[in-house]
Amino acid sequence: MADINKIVANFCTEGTATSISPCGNGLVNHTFVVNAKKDGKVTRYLLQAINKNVFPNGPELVENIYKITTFLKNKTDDPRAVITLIPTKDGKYYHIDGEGVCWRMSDFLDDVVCLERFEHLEEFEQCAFGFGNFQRQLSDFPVDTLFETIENFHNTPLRFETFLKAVKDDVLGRAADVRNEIDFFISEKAFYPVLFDANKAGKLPIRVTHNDTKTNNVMLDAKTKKAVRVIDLDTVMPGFSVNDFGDAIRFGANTAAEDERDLSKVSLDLKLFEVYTKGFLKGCAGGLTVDEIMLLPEGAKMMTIECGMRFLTDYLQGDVYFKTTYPGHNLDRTRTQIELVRDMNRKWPVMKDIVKKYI
Ligand code: GN1
Ligand code: MG
Repeated sequence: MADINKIVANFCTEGTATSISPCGNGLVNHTFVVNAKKDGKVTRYLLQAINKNVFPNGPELVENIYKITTFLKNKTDDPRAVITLIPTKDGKYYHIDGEGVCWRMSDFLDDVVCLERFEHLEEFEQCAFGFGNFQRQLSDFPVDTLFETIENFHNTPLRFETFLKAVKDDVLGRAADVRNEIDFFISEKAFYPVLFDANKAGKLPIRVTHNDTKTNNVMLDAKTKKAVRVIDLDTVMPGFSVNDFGDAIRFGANTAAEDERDLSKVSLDLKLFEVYTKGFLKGCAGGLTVDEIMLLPEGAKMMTIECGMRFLTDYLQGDVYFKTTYPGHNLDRTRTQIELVRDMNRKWPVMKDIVKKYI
């Protein structure tokens, strides 16, 4: 990797960097915390290398984030509420290194936490409120001005086609050992177009959505545990609100981690599902239609099954997309997602009843 000190020197930091350390646990980009010092005062920054395999158009992606954060800053007086991009010395908001990797820098917030598991229901509700509020604040954002950073990102029918092709190509000869998992995704085939069908039927509008609503993408105040800011704006694009709801349920309302190997620990926590529904709709402040609310369970199942399919596709293709830490990591992730979908199928009528209460 590039000399990170040299990368940092391109950005307008307060003082010069004294230490740089890796941080975060995203599956795509590389993130670092930079400490810079001037006259004894230390200022911290977040530095990220954008994964060009996933996001080939770094400058356009950063341009999107610039537009979104500028728009959001006009809706709040709280400087902590929105990411601040740090400019480079040549007046841009990104730096391309010698290997063609695009880097960006932003402010670092102290006294916040990003949670993956929840001790208190209120914390999960705050994540939901944060994402709902984000959805509401962007409801009048000019959608056409956004660059599509990953085309067809949550186009599940197309993801299914890609998956079937990976099964057919079977470049590493791994398909024979994961036949049950493959068959599971094929057995759910009829489900994949339901959101696009609802859209065509006028029941599900296109909105500006976040598209990567893992609960650790909301920063909570470390003391009050109130939502402070939404982060990871790489995939803010036109999409369906129910998918933003759904990805958070997939990740945060699972009783186990995304890569848990003991599948008996995996299930949908209905209490968390309800609390998230409540918080999300409160954040959206009446912005969603009745049809959209009724489709929230579909969003939860869609994001879980799609993510499982993406993990298995990556496993079949040789683990080239998601960061993995051991062989078979993507397969373990696939299995948790399948288990979670199975549990959602069992709990489906209850999920539907829960969202109905919040109309
Ligand atoms: C990736 O890197 P991270 O954690 O922000 C992925 C999401 C997946 C998630 C699964 C751009 O997100 O779509 O849901 O991993 N992001 C991209 O943990 O593909
Ligand atoms: Mg992300």
